[in-house]
Amino acid sequence: MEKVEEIPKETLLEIYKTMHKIRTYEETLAEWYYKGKTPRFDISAGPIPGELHLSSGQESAAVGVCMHLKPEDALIGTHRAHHFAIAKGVDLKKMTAEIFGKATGLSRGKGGHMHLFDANVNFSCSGIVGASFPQAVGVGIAAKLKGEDYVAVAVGGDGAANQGTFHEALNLAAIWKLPVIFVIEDNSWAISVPKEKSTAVAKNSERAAGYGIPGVSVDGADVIAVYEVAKEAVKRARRGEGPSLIEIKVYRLRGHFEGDPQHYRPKEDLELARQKDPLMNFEKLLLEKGIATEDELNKIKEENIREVQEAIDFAVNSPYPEPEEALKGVFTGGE
Ligand SMILES: Cc1ncc(C[n+]2csc(CCOP(=O)(O)OP(=O)(O)O)c2C)c(N)n1
Repeated sequence: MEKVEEIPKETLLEIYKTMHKIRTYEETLAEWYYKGKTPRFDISAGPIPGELHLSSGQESAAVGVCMHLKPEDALIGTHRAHHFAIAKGVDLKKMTAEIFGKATGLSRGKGGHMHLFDANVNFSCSGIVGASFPQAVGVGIAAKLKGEDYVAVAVGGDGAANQGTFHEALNLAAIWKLPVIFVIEDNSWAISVPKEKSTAVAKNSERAAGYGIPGVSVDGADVIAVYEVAKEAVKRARRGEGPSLIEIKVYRLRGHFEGDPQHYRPKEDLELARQKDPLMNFEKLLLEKGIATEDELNKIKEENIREVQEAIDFAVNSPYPEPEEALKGVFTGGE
């Protein structure tokens, strides 16, 4: 495994920049989400109506994996997918407009935060838990039939790993040696259900043996460890050697959804998440090893704050779709 000193500084700063951008984006989004929803939480009120699942604390999974992907590679995320969308290079302005339900959004405001699609970088996600796995298998079949070297990444949570789709997809990808990387983000919880109550093995990576494919478990508190593990899995898929399963142990810094009172969650669990914060850990590492200076990191932070603000401004100032838009882009009776 490469040591952090052996990775080019440019790459390390890109990893930092993307992780910090994701964190800044989501913290800013949360502020906007609560506008109109306080003091009494009303999920339908405010500029971002509906649910909002944030990924704070899980940035390392997205950045560690996506650093190895090209725009041609497909990534299929979950209901909690902003971090993967940003790391995959989804247009931040259009993504934000989509989350605000505006006509300038990725899907003209009809998808919302759980249904982000950007064909330019082959990104998609959905609110159907476990839907990503078979979709990635489909992309893998297409790549193999066309003889091209793009890969598909399917992301799911520890809860999703108990859906039938996960097991069927692993089996099919394994027997057909498809270029698919299955990523389980284990944040210990499926809403309020702890992993140990739903999953018979401690690590989902152990399940890979049942399908004859490599399975690796990695600590998401260390983005470089994720980066290294993902590098091998992507290379293997591109070489035509078949799928891999990676379980990334991540720590959820916020509730399942915004507004979640988290009564089910022991205080120590949140405390652990704070200690395992991959962004804080990586920033510390860059400074302690003398890889970057505070000034360099501050400059990156300022650039991110500016970019996030521009995306929010774009969304806020964009118009809502016209009512007729509801009949467009549908399967029957529309255009
Ligand atoms: C097929 C399906 N069943 C149930 C739900 C309701 N649901 C939404 S999120 C969630 C928990 C998912 O947990 P996990 O896969 O661990 O992801 P996390 O939310 O922890 O990121 C459930 C059951 C759903 N959206 N889709």
